[in-house]
Amino acid sequence: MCHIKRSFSFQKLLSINVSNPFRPTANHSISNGLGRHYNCSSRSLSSKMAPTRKWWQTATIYELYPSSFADSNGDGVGDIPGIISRIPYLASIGINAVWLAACNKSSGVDMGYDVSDYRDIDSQYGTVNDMEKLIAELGKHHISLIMDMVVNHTSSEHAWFKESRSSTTNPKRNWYIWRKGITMRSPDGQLKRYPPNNWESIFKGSAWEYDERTDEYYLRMFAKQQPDLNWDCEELREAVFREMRFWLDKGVAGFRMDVINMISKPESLPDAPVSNDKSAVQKADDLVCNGPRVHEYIQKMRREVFDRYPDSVSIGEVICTGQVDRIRQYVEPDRRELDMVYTYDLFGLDCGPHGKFTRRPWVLSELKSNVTKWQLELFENAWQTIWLESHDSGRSVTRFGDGTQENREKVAKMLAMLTSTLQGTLFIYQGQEIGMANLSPEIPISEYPDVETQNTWNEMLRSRAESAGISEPEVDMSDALKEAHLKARDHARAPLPWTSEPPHSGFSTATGKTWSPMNTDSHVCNIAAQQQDPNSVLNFWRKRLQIRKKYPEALVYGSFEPVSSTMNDEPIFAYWRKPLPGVEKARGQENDGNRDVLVLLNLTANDGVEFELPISCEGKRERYFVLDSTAGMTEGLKVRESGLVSSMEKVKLEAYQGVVLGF
Ligand code: TEU
Repeated sequence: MCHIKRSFSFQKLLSINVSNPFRPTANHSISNGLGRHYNCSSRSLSSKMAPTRKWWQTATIYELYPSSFADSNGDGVGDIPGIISRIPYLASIGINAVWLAACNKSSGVDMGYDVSDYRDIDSQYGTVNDMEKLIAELGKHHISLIMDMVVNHTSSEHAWFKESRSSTTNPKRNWYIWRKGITMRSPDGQLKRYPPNNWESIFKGSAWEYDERTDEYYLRMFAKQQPDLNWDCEELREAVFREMRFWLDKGVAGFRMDVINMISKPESLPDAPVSNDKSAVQKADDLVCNGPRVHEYIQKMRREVFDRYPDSVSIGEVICTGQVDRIRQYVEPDRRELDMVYTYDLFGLDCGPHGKFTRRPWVLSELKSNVTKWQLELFENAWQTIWLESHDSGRSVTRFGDGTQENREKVAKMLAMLTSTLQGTLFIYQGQEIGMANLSPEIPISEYPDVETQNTWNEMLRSRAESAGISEPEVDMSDALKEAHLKARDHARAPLPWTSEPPHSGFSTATGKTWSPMNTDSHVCNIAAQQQDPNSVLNFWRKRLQIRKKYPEALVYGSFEPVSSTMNDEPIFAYWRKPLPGVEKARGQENDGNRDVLVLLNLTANDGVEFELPISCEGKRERYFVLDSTAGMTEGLKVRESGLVSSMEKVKLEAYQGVVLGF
């Protein structure tokens, strides 16, 4: 193995949870590098293994961020007519569904995640008629539309909240979470009013907002204009279900349910344990997530909404939950809850104890272990999502690559190969298909529009100044700046560059600024250029999606078996994907049928990394053939002219090269 340039600090490896329902059955075990062993034999599969297959399992779902996709009217903000005009492009990628990020009428504090009317569309995007047209036009290309449904909270501008806050006796008072404050003597001896408990909002500050009119506080786990709904109130639940059915009746294929694991809070609203003794407010994740009645409410939603629309799909966003057992409770089909969930486990790898703008050094084995953990643990009797980017993340090429322009395309292709060879429903976030990178550091943080970025940044600044007894301009924020350049949500929200033409790269004809800064690199990364180039990231993604469709038995439904010798901090991550027992397998290069697949990925910028092809569990492989490579077939990987490579052979992978071998 060549000498490895490491940009990671070597840390204790994360352990993989091996409480796997699969019992090892054969003798060839593999080590995960942690002293624990998986077995790579064909696993004994229970009868639950083959539930009825659904369209959304083999589907690729494209998350579309309406503000930043295409602006049809030159106001600097994307809109639905803009999306409609680009449907041929969406279809050309090979996707099967669009998940449209929040687009209901909103007060615009959290980019649509503060809904003021569930039955209306925000006027900056268009009208309900435009939505109906979008559904119909996508349908002509066999693309389904999935909407974002934000029902943990509404906007404070929603009619429900306006009523609720009007008096303590209003019939909708109980639709939100209202409590009296606590009056105590402050350290200076004055009687002072304090919030009902010490919970911290996810968007910083106290999670409670005082409302003078009725002298009570309302709970808001996000911005102060996003009051939490009270799901313990049956009337409220029924009202939410009606809003959901409104859109299913219009033909949407399902919903991505925003922070759905937050809808039940413990009735007594107890204080959160103190995790930061310098702060008056404390993280309350363990109290507000996966609360006491969350499963009851989701099961009810299933019965009252999704079950009435056969073939509809439910995708839950589950935050702050890395425990497999907890996740399984949402997705085991017998529980009749959600079809699949989005988790953030992988994205915590580089976040420090005080949030996303603080650092946690991580190592490659953690990334590999994390992917492996979910692949193995949600394999039987469950279903999962595969994703590396969303409107809440930084761009994956920047976060998981080395940040250089030289390697950007290679990283984007390698990550495309990783995600498109994993088990589950594949999600792509707009711009990922062309390898968009994070905003250039020359764009100042003050121009980032996201409320989370601004609140988090300002709170860090304030508390650092306070604890050091200096003024805010004197505070050293260089560490936080580095993290914001990696993880701020604004990176994913930059408008899509359709061309390289100034001023707005074909996204908008606005004479002024776009709503969020355009990146400065559209001359090297734009859709028009990538359409022309057969070797572009865009065309690589198209090919990847075709290959995934061609080999669903291995790539979508098949088992996942990591190659033990790669479960460490070395550059290569290798794993098998194998059709389940009972699926007839093809052999040989000419036949296009189902087969075992071996994926080799070089996760680093190191060139010429050698890897000895493994002998499979079933005995010695004679030869593999190359199904796909991120680099040219003969570059890096020593492949015979026929495209064949012998087992036990040492192959060499270039920086960030990925190869899929078939057997
Ligand atoms: O996100 C949930 C959430 O908590 C995110 O804020 C995420 O954990 C965080 O951004 C990571 O830094 C959902 C939506 O996707 C997000 O856009 C909304 O702001 C949020 O809920 C509130 O509705």
